[in-house]
Amino acid sequence: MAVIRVLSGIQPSGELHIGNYLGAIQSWVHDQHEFDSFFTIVDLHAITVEHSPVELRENTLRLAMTLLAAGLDPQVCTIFVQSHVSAHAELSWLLECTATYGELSRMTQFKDKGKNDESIRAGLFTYPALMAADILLYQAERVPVGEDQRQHLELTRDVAIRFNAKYGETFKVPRATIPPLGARIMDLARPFNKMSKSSNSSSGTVFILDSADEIVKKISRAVTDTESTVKYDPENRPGVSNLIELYCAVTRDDPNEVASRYTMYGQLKKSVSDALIALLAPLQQS
Ligand code: ATP
Ligand code: LTN
Repeated sequence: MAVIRVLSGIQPSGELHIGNYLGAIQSWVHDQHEFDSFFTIVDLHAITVEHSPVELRENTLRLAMTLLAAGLDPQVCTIFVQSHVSAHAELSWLLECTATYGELSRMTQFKDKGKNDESIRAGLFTYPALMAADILLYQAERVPVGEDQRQHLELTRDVAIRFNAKYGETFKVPRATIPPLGARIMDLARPFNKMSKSSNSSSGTVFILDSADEIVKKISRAVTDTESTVKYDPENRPGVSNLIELYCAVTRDDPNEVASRYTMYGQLKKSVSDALIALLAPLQQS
């Protein structure tokens, strides 16, 4: 039977948070036992925005240690630093010459991070071509990522198909594997924004190395709303829905059923903190 190849990447742009864990890393830890898996720390992606070279080096090592603590096992999967393999940058150029300006302009991550700002780096714009190179270079078929990467995966597929048509069958066409729950965890203080490593919102971000006390404090201060019922409605009630989603991503319960169990936000928040503390304890001890 043909072996299925998995590849995914993460930027060394700060401490890992619970969104990274539930949206991506948890799937990586699972996939490494099922598929031929490659995971890369994408330092070349992290230099597309303002950064300190010294911190980048430290963050790269720290992220590698955290990934090991989270359960990636170098005996069963390959973990590597993107810039150590020069073929990523080489293939990226070929793919920049395959993707179009229009396609890259439509990427929402680019629009959010810097469109219309003259001082942003050109690499922030061409970033999705480098991401496509990361994936296509390894002939990966499955790419476990959070929801925010769906559009980049669609572009990767389009570019692979176009390249194959022009130059001959070269690349496997990959697909994103996105978990049904926990694929877009929101910031606890600003529930309309995605929880993010580089957001400067430490009160809204649960880091995976946060102590139990810090987790309790952050969850208890999480923004909800003034409604008197607990309901799972991500569009209209993002704060409370995010808490329910956090809980369900850990327990695998159904969000609507969980909502029906609670009448008060305080009780729900206690369950969420308990679930997160129990999830993170083994990882923090290792
Ligand atoms: P940055 O803010 O520095 O861009 P990030 O926190 O968005 O970082 P990435 O390194 O870009 O993290 O992403 C690593 C993986 O984590 C990706 O698969 C991404 O989709 C996933 N991910 C990131 N943030 C979240 C989130 N809030 N919820 C679920 N998954 C997420
Ligand atoms: N763009 C992704 C990180 C990333 C990636 C990849 C994910 C770079 N290369 C290859 C999956 C596969 C992000 O910002 N989260």
